[in-house]
Amino acid sequence: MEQASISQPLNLLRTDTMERFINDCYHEEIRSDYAGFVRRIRVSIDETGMATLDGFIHPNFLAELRSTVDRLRPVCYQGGKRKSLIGADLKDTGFCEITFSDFLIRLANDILAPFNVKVEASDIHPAMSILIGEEGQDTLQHWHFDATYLSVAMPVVMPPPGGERDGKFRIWPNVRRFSQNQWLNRLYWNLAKFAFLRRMVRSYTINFTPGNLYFFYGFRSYHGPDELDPNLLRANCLINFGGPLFDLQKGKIIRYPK
Ligand SMILES: O=C(O)CCC(=O)C(=O)O
Ligand SMILES: [Fe+2]
Repeated sequence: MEQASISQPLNLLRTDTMERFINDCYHEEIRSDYAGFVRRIRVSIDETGMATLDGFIHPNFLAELRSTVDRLRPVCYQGGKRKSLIGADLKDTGFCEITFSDFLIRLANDILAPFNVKVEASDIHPAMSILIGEEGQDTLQHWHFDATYLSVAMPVVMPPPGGERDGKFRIWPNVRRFSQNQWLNRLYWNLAKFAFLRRMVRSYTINFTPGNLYFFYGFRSYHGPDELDPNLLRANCLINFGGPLFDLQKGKIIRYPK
């Protein structure tokens, strides 16, 4: 059943077509055991709420992303207010290259296959947040559910870990199932606002490391960035894949098997 849910043979992933953002140390695993690779990610998200691919981004590609962050930083803070960078802001950048790559679209679909879900390029949206200074404080501890089936965090610049306010990511993993019931969705949002309820549910923090990819079910997991010293720079790109209520809007009614 697991095997059957993995799409098509691996001719897309032959040596000569391996995407340039994939670090060399992953080529062999992807080529020889792609099904196992997908399963490893899915099992980790199911069991712990997150899956991490350590050092997945090729160092040269990461360096390119860093210089893109330097270039985009002023765009993010135009007019004395911070905005997330989306859509046209990210055009022709490495962020779009990875987001809309055959590899990542296929990987997301293979991870999500047991949920009867299929995402297309038009359901996928990268959002880049560059946090620094007082204007960058607005999003911290604004805990939330994403609307997505799958969210992939691709950190590019992170503060050195260890300080009190080092911009950790906090997550209450898999606290609900996927659902297209809008009433239930509102109920979860309202319940999650109560700090005492949040304290009753297991959560943990992690320090994102640039070069790693972090996968979680956005709709199912309450989360967000924790406190950050305004003197420190934190740049993270979140890649958003579809979501139950987007599918509902499109008239796709889905029975989620688990
Ligand atoms: O930057 C982060 O740690 C998470 C951002 C996030 O959750 C979001 O943009 O939806
Ligand atoms: Fe989020």
